[in-house]
Formats: sequence, C-alpha cells, structure tokens
Amino acid sequence: MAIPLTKFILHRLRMRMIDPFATSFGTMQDKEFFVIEAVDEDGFRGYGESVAFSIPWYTEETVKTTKHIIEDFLIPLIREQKIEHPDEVFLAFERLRGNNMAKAAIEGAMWDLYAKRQGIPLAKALGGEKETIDVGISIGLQPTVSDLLKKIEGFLDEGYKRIKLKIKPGHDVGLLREVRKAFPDTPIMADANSAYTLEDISLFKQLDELDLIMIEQPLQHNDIIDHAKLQREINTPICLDESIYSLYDVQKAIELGSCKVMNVKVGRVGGLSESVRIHDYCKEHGIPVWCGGMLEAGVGRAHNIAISSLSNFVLPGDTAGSSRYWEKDIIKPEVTVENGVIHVPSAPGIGYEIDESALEEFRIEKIIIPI
Ligand code: OSB
Ligand code: MG
Repeated sequence: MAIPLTKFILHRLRMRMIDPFATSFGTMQDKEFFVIEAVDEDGFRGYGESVAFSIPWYTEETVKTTKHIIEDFLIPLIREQKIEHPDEVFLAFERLRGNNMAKAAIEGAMWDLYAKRQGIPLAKALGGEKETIDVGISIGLQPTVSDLLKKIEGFLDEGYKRIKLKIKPGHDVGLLREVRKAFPDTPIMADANSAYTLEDISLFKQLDELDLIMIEQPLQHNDIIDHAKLQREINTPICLDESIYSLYDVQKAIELGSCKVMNVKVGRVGGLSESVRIHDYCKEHGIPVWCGGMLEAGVGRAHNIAISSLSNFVLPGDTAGSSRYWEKDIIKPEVTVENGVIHVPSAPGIGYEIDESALEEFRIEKIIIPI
C-alpha cells in the first residue's frame, strides 16, 4: 500500500554548538539546518535532518540550496509518485543530479515514517543487527597542544573508544607525536579534510610511525587517483570521506586501491538506501566502514545510530552523544554514551521523540507543503 502522505513540514532551525568546531576548511559554531517532517493521513510523523552547512566548504550544498531543491524539485517528484517503500524515494530522485543532502533529508523522513507505520525500529527496517554501537569522538583543531591533550583526556574519561583529530598543514606530525606520547595505547586517527597534496608524501610516511588506525581524506576532495598513489606508499590505512558520493564512487575507489576503510555519511551519499548498498558492497569486499558525522542535532544523530547497527559498521563512528554538541537537543531522550557505546533504540522509527518545545525554541522558519 502506498504511504498516504498529506504534507511535508520544513523546520528551519538555528542552534549554537557548545564549542566552536574547527577544521582545515573553517570553523563552525552556529548551525542552521532543516528538520523535515513527513505527515500521513493516519497521523504518523517521520523526521529527517538535512546536514548541509550554511557555507559550501565541505560539499557544494548549502542550507539555501537544500530549500530550493526540496521545494522546487524533490517534493514535486514525491507528489507524482505512489511511494510504498523508502527505497523508491532514491529511485524517484535519481534523475536529478547531485544535491545528495537535500535528497537524503526527504528520504530520511520517509524511512522514519515507513518504519513507524510498520511498527518497527528504523535500525531493523534497514537490516541492522547490533543492539549497541561503538562510538568515537571527532575533536576540532585546538588553540594549543595542551588544550587538545586536556580535551582528549576528558573524552576518554567519558568512555569514547577512539579519538579523531583534525589536522592541517603546520598542525600535523608534531601535534600527533605529542598526542601519541601522551596516549600510547589509545586508538587515534587523523582527518585532514583534503588539506594536502601528493607533494606532502614524506609527511605521510612520518605518520606511519605513529600507529594511527587510519588517516581520513588526506588529499583533494574529489580525488581517488592520488589517494591510490598515496595508499601504495604508506602503511596507515586511508579512509575516504569527501570523495565518496555514491556506491559507484565506492566501487571505483576500492578497485583503484584508493582506501582501505570507508566513512559512510548518509547525507553525502544521498540517503539511507544508498548507505545500505555501500555497506553491503564494502562488506563483500572486506572493507570496514564507520559512520561519519556532520555535527547533527538529534534527528540526524538518530538516523546515524540506526545505520550504524548494520554488521559491517565495525569501527567506532563519529556519532557522539548529544551533550558533546548541544546545551539542549531536539529529541527526548537525548543521545547518551555509556562506556563508549550507544544503545540502539527499540521503539518504532528513529526511536526518539521530538522535543516539540525545543523544536519551537530553535525554529526560525516553518514551511508547510501539502502533498
Ligand atoms: O570531515 O568528518 C568530517 C564535521 C563537519 C564536517 C566534516 C567533518 C566533521 C567531523 C565531525 O569530523 C563529526 C561529528 O562529530 O559530527
Ligand atoms: Mg572527514
């Protein structure tokens, strides 16, 4: 039976993160984004979160392009179709190029709605098997090394299972050496967000001595050729983030040997259906995957938790608890991390309630689009 949609509600929110988050491409603190609500005739409500930032420095999408694409193209496509299963949403959107984060926001709301109508957790609807997921933490660039060491210590005390550090030219080998010295046994990785080129190969060879579990996206954001060249020269596994937009990209990267680990971000690859396919393909090819983060609020975080319950998400993700980012989150209960794990919720759909008063508090625009 087709899902009897009546409307979409676009909630544009503005939330301030507790701490600014600094990467090689820029610093974020105020986050603007859309929560998408899909409502049906039976009173079920599905939620998705758009992970596009206000500035196109991670991918080309922005909060404004998301709105344009959703209003002018994606919802009209949904209106034309009878959607029985959320996999059909990806197919309906396939003839529009790019704009994966906008597509994933709508598709995510449809997945939540579908799972709620079925009365099953989203994790189960996706084929997830794990009851708990392991969590790591991504720490932005810090003003000083001693600030960084203090942050790491605090997060390790909270139980996080691996530490990811942002690096950029001038803040790399020296920094990582100090961190390794202070934490000889901690699983540590570095994320360059595309800040280097093949000219820096000697730097990456030095990193080999530090026993990092991986290095994430060292080279250009749209490259898989140079990454393959680099991977042949170093022992540290390369993990791709920015370079991967689709299962097709994953297939080519694995074929070329551009990486040994895959970061799956639901928004970047156009949604949960494609994330499942990427998971399955990587599993068949012996490539471990983990779930990346986009500094999400509760709705996006809940989707990340659900996808992380699939069996080949074997490495801790960047799916930290709500309190790492927000004074107050938009879901009840908030996401909590105990002993480095999150319990995958068992209630239908995303498994967390929307905190309506928080949603209202942070909302700066509300757009209702009838179907
Ligand atoms: O490269 O994984 C990244 C945050 C914003 C943009 C890109 C990235 C990140 C993170 C933080 O590393 C992940 C998180 O805690 O949500
Ligand atoms: Mg990254």
